[in-house]
Amino acid sequence: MNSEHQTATSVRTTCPYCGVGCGVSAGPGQVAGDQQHPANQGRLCVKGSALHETLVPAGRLLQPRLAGVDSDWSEALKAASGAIREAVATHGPGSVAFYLSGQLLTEDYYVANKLAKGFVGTPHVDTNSRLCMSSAVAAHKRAFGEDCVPGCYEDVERADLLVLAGSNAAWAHPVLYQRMKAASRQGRRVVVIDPRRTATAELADLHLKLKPGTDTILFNGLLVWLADNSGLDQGYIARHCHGFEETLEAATQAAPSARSVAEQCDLPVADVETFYQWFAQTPRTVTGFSQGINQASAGTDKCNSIINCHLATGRVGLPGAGPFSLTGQPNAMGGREVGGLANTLAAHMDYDSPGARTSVARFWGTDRIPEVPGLKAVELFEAVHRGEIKVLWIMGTNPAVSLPESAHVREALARCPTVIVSDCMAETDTTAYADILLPAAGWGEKDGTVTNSERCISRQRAFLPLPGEVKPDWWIMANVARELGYGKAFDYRKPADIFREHAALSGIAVQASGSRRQFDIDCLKTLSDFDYEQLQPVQWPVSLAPDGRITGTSRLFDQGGFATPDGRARLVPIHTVNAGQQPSSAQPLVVNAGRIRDQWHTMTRTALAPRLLAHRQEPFIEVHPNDAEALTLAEGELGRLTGRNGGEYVGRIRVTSDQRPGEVFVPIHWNSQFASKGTATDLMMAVTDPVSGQPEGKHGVARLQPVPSRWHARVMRRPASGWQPELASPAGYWARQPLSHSESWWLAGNQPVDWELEADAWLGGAAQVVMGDVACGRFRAARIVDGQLQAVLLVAPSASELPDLAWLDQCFEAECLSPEQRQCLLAARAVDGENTGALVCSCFQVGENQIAKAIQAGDDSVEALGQALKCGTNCGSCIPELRGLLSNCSAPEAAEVS
Ligand SMILES: Nc1nc2c(c(=O)[nH]1)N[C@H]1C(S)=C(S)[C@@H](COP(=O)(O)OP(=O)(O)OC[C@H]3O[C@@H](n4cnc5c(=O)[nH]c(N)nc54)[C@H](O)[C@@H]3O)O[C@H]1N2
Ligand SMILES: Nc1nc2c(c(=O)[nH]1)N[C@H]1C(S)=C(S)[C@@H](COP(=O)(O)OP(=O)(O)OC[C@H]3O[C@@H](n4cnc5c(=O)[nH]c(N)nc54)[C@H](O)[C@@H]3O)O[C@H]1N2
Ligand code: SF4
Ligand SMILES: [Mo]
Repeated sequence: MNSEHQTATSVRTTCPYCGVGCGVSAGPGQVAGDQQHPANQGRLCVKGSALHETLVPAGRLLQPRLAGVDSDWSEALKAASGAIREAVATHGPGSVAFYLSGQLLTEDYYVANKLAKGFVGTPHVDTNSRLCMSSAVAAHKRAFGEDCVPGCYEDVERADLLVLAGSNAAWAHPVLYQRMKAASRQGRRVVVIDPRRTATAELADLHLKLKPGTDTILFNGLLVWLADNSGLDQGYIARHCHGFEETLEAATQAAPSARSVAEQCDLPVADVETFYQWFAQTPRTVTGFSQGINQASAGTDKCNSIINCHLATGRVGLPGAGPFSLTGQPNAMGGREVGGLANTLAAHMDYDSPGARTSVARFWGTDRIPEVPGLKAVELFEAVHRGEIKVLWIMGTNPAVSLPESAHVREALARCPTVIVSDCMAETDTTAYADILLPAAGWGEKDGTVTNSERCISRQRAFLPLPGEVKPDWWIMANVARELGYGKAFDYRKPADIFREHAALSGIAVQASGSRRQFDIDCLKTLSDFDYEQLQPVQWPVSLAPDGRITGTSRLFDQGGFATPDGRARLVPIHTVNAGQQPSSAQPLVVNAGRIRDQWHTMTRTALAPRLLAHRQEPFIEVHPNDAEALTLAEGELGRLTGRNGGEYVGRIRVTSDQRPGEVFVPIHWNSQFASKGTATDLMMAVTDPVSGQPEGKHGVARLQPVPSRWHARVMRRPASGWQPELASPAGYWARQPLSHSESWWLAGNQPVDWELEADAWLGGAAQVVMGDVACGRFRAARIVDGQLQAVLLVAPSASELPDLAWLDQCFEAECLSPEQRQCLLAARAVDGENTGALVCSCFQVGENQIAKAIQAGDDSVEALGQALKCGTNCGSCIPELRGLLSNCSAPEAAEVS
């Protein structure tokens, strides 16, 4: 069908990465921001604008595989349904579990939840949202009676005070950050609360670099300050809230004064007071919060301590005012709507919501719904490890990387009798354990809806054919359901059929709650196929205007009306301070973990676009200069972190005073596919929040040591050459970096290697060009067949001596090397003699050295650099780094003057 959303060349769809949920106009080989989408109005960040570069055949799973052998759908569906049927018959429905993802479409998610809870009859359905949003979900339910984000994106622009707590929006929600930035104006203030100085702190008028885990103290103290300084909205409290007195009392005990807060949070008292004054003075305040708040053993309390302050000031659901949970995944919200979490049933109903089980059972036409909630992610994998789960179906998530104590998780997967994995990629750390591996459709191939951080439902539309035997997730599950004999309940022809059913169930949930529930899209249950195809982004609750137009709702609760029995919100007393695991003499450092600008989670997709791996090329460890000095670690060397249970992480040292002393930061992205020991979760203990069950993914402890390395090397080979670092001599460390025309590895080792002897093994055949000063530990070899470059090996005594390799990658493109290229290979430097340095601007491929040169030449502002080199002029994500370079590289005389 050709409609206004689909031309011959492009469709209007939604970005599959973060929860901002940007509209994308996409077609084969090209993407652009959708000017009409309310979330981004045409903008895209660097990940979004590289989407088409990730739609490549490399690594795709194209066929079902049984026990590692290619198979077909008929066999695979039989195998999956057979395993489920047998487990249910022998061990009961509770022996089957589903582990889902906030990256599934709502339609996929709905079918998974219905199949598992309604027909297989198991309560054990949880999702990676447990690791992501479950503390925010639990806090919303405690405060508002329902899991609702009261505000919308426009509020972050209209706020006069924008507080960002535990959020690195500049890198994790880049387009929303751009909107925050563009809304800068006289008098608008930004406070960033984060133990690290991040790219987001660039926007801050005040950065509270607090001790990790102490956020509840800061916000308890704020409540006390508001009470002491006439900062409360007594009218709102009286009309719409419950529990204020107890909450204030608990806060007063925990955080009696700004001085006490400053001590406990390790902050200057003046900064605490400034924050409190600004908050008290500014009715239009938005507090955005993300994983620095949620991923903690007091995550739910942290969220509620923030919401408490907003309720007590009546700043909820007003233009420019409200607490704002920034959702991580593209459809974390949709998953919550269908009830994908273990402790929810369906459509924002819990197992114990009055009438819920009966209404859902009637609606689905089943009598198999379990009585009680199931196991949450960490507990679920414990049960797998104990052997209680016989069939585990994992969909759209990579738990071998993303769950804490990943070694234990891998052990659990290895033990589980039947692991079913639905994924788009053939080789991930999780698919390695699949007994039944099912090829799922990916972005661009699938159709359905997602809901972003501001409750906005948008369509994802397909614009590519399904490759190989690939099928959409809903299709796979509906067919397994058919094999199990539930065909009637899963007789879907297309996503629109599922969406209508999901919409209708939301109406049943609203009825059952006596119209207290906000999640209501009932009126969409009658959408025609054509209307579903045309559906415009719309924020729930959704209603129909008298003229039949679909109307959304931007803000909730400004007039109270909470989803509690008395309609009042709850302030939640926060008594205890649970700051997470504390360092000890054995593990003296605190480990913080989070995201980098250009990678998405476990890298299965973003690492397919070489330019997204150019900004940070290897796993790294950010360390404060004091700690680096004490441990004799220098920038660019390798360091090893060892966690409490012996888990290890090896990465490149980055020395930076952005860190607090005693604390290190590691990225969450690398895993066994990309590095020898780069899995951050290996360091993390499975400690969870007692209310939400969310693991404290931001609070590990570890010991840091240098990794002695006699040699550092880089190997480059033609793509898909099948080489593995294990095939060569003992390397203590490796990290893989796909480039545009080659595949490359960073390597290091302490064992002496006779390079002359070993080169052929590393290069996959006879080395024709060899340059070496073996005594000094420098060696270069290349393998050239019929004039074409096959492989390169570069060895140096320190990593900093290894040349920048962008130009070398170009040599792999050539059918036949030119004489100049051969010369350069020998000299290991670029044809034009320019080493562009580490990539800063991914959009225009501008490196650090180029920028430094331009600064030396007089380009002394971000704008001037943009004019000279174009850097920072597309998505703007690199502007904080440009500013950093500007302040570091400024000419010496200028530094003297200032
Ligand atoms: N580029 C990129 N963007 C992404 C993703 C991605 O993988 N890559 N993933 C998406 C997903 S699923 C999510 S959930 C979001 C996450 O988005 P964010 O939560 O913004 O990102 P993180 O880097 O995980 O963590 C944010 C910050 O929390 C800080 N922090 C750690 N401990 C504490 C603490 O005790 N208190 C406070 N106040 N702060 C603390 C960290 O220093 C870090 O800077 O990002 C989404 N966007
Ligand atoms: N220590 C620590 N741990 C963390 C975090 C942290 O900050 N610190 N963050 C946590 C958070 S917030 C999150 S959200 C998780 C993320 O962790 P994961 O969800 O495990 O990471 P992803 O790489 O997004 O995994 C998605 C998988 O689904 C596949 N896939 C993509 N699209 C589809 C599809 O349409 N269908 C199917 N079937 N498969 C698909 C991808 O190839 C990939 O294998 O990590 C969590 N773990
Ligand atoms: S901000 Fe998020 S949704 Fe928007 S383009 Fe970037 S990754 Fe995609
Ligand atoms: Mo997340």
